[in-house]
Amino acid sequence: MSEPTVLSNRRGGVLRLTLNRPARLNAFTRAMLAELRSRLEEAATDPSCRVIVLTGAGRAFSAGQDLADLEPGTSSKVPDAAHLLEVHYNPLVKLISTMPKPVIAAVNGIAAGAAANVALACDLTYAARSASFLQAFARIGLIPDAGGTWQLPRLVGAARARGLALLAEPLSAEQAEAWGLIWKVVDDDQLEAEVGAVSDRLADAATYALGLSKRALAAASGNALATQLDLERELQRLAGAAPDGVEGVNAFLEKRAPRFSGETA
Ligand code: LHQ
Repeated sequence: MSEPTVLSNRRGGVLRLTLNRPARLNAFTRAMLAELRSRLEEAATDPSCRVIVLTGAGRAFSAGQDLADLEPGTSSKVPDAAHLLEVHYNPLVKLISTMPKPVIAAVNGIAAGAAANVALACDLTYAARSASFLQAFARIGLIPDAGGTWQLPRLVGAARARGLALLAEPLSAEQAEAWGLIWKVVDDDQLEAEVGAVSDRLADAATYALGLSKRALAAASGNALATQLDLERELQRLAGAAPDGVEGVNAFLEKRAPRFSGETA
């Protein structure tokens, strides 16, 4: 039996998915992308799964698309980028962005190409101090994909987005944090503990409301203020009527810690 391309480990409400092709710096093959998506789709509809952690085995998070993984029967010597985006990367990025529960990236080493942008699609991106982010695309004559051209200007502004895309130089984890590209950089030997603690905390949180928060934030950049205010009202109506909305307010009034179930309305 060959090693699974994605390791799946469940601890309480936390699902940890580990990209597992360390000898190829966890570069994405089509089989790996399909496996990752299938694990994420299961997690999306499993109410007992409250948070997902995505990380890499070995010294890298992932080197992006495996440039040697060709479609069988093709005469081309390079992967068909548009096809891969259509069939694998675009659905993957949409799945993470619309996941009704938090997705955390634990970037343990370099995240290059599409993998950098998959990490940025996650809700909280933690990175080891020795990790880096590389929009490698220009080096091989391609453009940032997997949502990169959408995420980068929003996260770091137009000037820095252009520099990252056109120069294709690695950005250190510390610089990524300073620019607001990621949530937090932590010492290498603390990454697992820090992500473990935050994922345990989120596994006990009001999951349904967190999913609604994601929805509202994602909609904001395309909405006028008045539209966004209407959306907030509607989503708050749902959150407030859900078991955790009632429990949260009751617990506050009763001066006790809330016990959230994560249930939908
Ligand atoms: C790899 C890869 C890799 C195969 C390291 N593929 N083997 C979407 C749709 C369709 C088509 C194209 O792309 C996309 C989106 C994308 O993701 S495009 C961007 C693809 N990624 C890259 O261009 C990055 C390529 N990798 C690198 O530049 C370097 O490996 C980095 C800077 C990530 C790390 O450098 P080093 O630490 O020096 O490691 P290394 O280069 O020695 O890599 C270790 C091995 O992994 C090596 O194999 P070898 O047999 O020599 O030990 C590499 O060939 C292999 N590897 N990335 N993407």
